[in-house]
Amino acid sequence: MAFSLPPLPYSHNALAAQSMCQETLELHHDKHHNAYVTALNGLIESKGLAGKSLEQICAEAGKAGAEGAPVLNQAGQHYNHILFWQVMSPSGGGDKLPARLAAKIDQDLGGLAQFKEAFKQAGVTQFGSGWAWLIIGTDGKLKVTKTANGANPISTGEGQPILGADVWEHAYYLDFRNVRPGYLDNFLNKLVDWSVVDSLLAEGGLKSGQSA
Ligand code: MN3
Repeated sequence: MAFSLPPLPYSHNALAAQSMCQETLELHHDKHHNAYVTALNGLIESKGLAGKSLEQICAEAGKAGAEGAPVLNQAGQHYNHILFWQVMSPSGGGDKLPARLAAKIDQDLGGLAQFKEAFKQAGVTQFGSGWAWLIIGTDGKLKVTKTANGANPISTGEGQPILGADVWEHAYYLDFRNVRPGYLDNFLNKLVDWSVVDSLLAEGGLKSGQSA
């Protein structure tokens, strides 16, 4: 087997009215994400990845530290982008969350407004490239966290991500130039499909279905 680039779950211009333009999605999905998939497939043989799931590879590469970085850079980014495309939709946005997700956010994070502020801060304060996350922590509680470059909460052992925002400049520069806080506000208020996040909560995180 090999890793593959899943198609976007919507057309390339589907999010344009929500400030993620067609050119952003063409470059980000078709070029950037595809490059991670190609590079990861190129490592399967030399790094002994055959037969392993994408999640297993992320966890093992994370545990390996600096030695695992070349694999984690590609495997983490493949996993991270699969999640990223799924948690946005043309009908996303708004503050009406499914009841199960809303109750969990209230209980573990002090409510939707506090969650959004914490998530935005995680993204804004991630120096350089990386990701902001909402995860199911190892204790079963929701938690907001951030990671650098291609890492993710599976590779750090923190838990299972159910929402992720890409804060690499390639994610927002065409639409928001240098204004990362504006991109994150827009992501949280206009783009997130809360029904998908709720499903991922019920499923215990994203199962990518991808393996080497
Ligand atoms: Mn990206």
